[in-house]
Amino acid sequence: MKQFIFIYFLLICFSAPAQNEKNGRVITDMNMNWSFTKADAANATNIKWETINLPHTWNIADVMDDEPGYYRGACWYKKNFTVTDDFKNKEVYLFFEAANQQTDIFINGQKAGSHTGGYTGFYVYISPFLKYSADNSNEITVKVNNAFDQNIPPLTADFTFYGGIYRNVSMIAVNKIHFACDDHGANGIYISTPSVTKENASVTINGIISNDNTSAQKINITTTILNEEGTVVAKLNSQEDIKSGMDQKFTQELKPVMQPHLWSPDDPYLYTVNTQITASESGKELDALTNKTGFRFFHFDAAKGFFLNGNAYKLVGVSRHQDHEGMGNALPKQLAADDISLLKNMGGNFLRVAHYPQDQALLNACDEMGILASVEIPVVNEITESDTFYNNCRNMQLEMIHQNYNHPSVIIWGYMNEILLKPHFKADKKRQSIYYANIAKLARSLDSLSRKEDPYRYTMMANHGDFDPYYNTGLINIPMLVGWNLYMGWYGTTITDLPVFLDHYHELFPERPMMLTEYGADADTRIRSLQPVRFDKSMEYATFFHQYYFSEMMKRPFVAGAIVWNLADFNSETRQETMPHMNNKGLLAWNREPKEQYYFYQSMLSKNPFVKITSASWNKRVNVADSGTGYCMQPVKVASNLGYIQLKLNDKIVGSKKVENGFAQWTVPFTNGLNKISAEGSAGIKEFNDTATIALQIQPYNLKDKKNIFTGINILLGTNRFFNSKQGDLWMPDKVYREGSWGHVGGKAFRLPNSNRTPYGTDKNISGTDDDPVYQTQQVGIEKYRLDVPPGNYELVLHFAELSGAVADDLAYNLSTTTKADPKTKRIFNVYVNDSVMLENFNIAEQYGIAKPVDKKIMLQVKDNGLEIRFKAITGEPVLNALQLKKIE
Ligand code: GCB
Repeated sequence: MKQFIFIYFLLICFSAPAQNEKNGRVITDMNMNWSFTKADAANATNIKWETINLPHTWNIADVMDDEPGYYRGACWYKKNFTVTDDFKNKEVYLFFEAANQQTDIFINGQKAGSHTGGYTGFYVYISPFLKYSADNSNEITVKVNNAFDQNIPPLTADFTFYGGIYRNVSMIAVNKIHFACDDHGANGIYISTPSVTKENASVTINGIISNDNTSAQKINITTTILNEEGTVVAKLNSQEDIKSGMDQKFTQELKPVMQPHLWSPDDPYLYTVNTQITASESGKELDALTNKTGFRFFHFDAAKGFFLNGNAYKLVGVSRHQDHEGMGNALPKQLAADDISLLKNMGGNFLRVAHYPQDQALLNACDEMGILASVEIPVVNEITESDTFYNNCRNMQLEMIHQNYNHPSVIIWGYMNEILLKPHFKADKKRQSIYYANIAKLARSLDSLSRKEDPYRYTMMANHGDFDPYYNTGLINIPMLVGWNLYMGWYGTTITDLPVFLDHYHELFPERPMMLTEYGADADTRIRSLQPVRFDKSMEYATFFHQYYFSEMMKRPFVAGAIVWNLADFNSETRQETMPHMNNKGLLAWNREPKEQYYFYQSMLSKNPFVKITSASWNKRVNVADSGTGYCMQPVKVASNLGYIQLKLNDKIVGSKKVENGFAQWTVPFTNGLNKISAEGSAGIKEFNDTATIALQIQPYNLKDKKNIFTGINILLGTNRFFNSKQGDLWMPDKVYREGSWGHVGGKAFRLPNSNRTPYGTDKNISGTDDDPVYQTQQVGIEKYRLDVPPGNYELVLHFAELSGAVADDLAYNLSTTTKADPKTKRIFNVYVNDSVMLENFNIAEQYGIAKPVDKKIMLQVKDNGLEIRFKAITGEPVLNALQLKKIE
């Protein structure tokens, strides 16, 4: 008998589909074994299907290639599945957590439903289409289309609109009487806490119950609230008579919970809310749902900022895009929770879920870890003045609010981001004013809809830093909370314009609460600078930028919060710059590796003691030093929230320094080779430390020095940047030639004409290479390049790219600067190396095209006079972008 039970048990285990029956619901995981085709199967012949699992996107690879654009069109998915006979007595739905962006669902060839919008969940009712035949086989086919549609927001935005069923899908079979599955993709229960104080918390449950029976039924609805210890703190039982075929709303006002344990970032205490439907006569359970809630009260004060549970609270956090290196937007849920752990560990207390609703796992993690949040719909940059567009926006707002209503972490609903960034009808002011009026009309409609659906939270719009249009159109007066996305010192030239803007706004609108909803600077993890400047993409400039913004907003209580753009680097296919297709404003890299700026915030915000040598991420360096000294002075930065840090270099104490503005910093003598650093601090009797090893390759200034064995050099012209390539090449910035050393003679650094966007170089994608920074800067009008290297055999590679006539499309986000015409420069020149001709009538643009990498290599023998490269103009000015010289033994 025992053996029989065991075999029976095994049979159950191995034959059971991935489904889970609980509380009258059968939930089946539908993520595995789909067939997918990147074609519109309805129109194509000879279709090739591949097997995939969900979540899935078809754009992982093409958003990173050098071909502009990515596949935006229809693709199909299909899958066979079975249903059991007892589903005949149930109502069966498919639940898509998201698919981008237009989705049509067919069951056994018949259309079962469709959904518009790529960022919210939706249910599809499939009972009428199911087959209960002998083989019990059903087929689901799904058409997903991410093509541009002028009626579906977002129309344009600085992120990639990855297509696909990129979140989970499940099949949910419920009893004939059940919580509604057709209320904007929500679960049919809405928990409100209309009044919360330290003494008591009121709870209202609103819900919708569907009766798909043919007769009316009397039911009991029981709501029970339990604390984390499992003790019931409130309970209510009410009766309803539900007519057949009806979706019936109900409301339950529970007795206040006394002395509620309040929810806050420091103490994210959650209560469990169980709501159950039972048949009044038999007492049989028909459906049940479990949600979490938290008790907190909050308000925004226009002068003093944000208050939570009666205490002033500066909101500091990040925005988050949902994509990840190697996965696009199709992520396992765990990665959403991991992002919140990273934010929490940094000491942040706020998340702007931008620019669209994301996986429920994200807000679940916010609830559990204590992160306050705003969520918004993807109405970005511009609108379409059509009823369909308006209705889609309203529907997205409803879906967002209904689906995320129960998260205690959410305090704000947003609905427009930088909506005046791409104003239509620039040449027709009269028509433009109608367009603006239509934007204001839509904003008012979304605002009042949000307040009606949820009177307990704030509404918000995030504006870009061009104050006047928002003022003139009256948009500032619509939401309860005004967000400003400010980039002075990044796109705008002068960083000190930030405090001026903030104070000006507050003076004009002293009664309207505000947040700094975005600020950030790109940091390409491969780029460093000892002379950082705006837009150079260096780690060093980005850290300076964040230090400045953080201190300015902390000085101003009326700035309720500051939200860094962005938690992590994210894909934006149309972007070019040093790392094409990426927006590098993340505090974390795309793979979530923290950058120095992350540790800056950790120093300023976290209460958990830590020490981190942030310079360790620049762990392979090259720099110039005087041959005689044998060392080279190098910056070492240590982020910490401790008072003082002691630094050791190669086990010798360098000294102790106070942590200021997030860092203790030194300039210390590194020797050639490995340099061991350790940093130590203490909090009370506890010690905290970090260690790192940094490899330095000293490039002696004097190339002929006998003590120095010259092996090679990689030089970038027209820039102050250091660049570490993926292949391990360490590039350093050029200098003016001096006797005995190396450097250029004549010319000046290339700058984009008519643009103050970049201090030097171009931000055009150099297609055909991943080492864009090698080609994006250059010395224009160069006469010579000299390297006084010792005699021997050498390999010389000259790197060129024609940068003129290579205007990158204007960055829409570039607020104060526009790049106008960049006429193609005609240039033809000869290059001589130690008097032999290396390149003759060299015309980069004509022979290779614009912004294409061109590498010219020669092997040569150098005698006593070193190496001299001469440039002779035939037409226009000669250029050189980069140079590599290697000694061959
Ligand atoms: C903004 C936009 C955001 C962009 C960001 C940037 O103002 O709201 O979507 O990604 O600037 O990095 O330019």
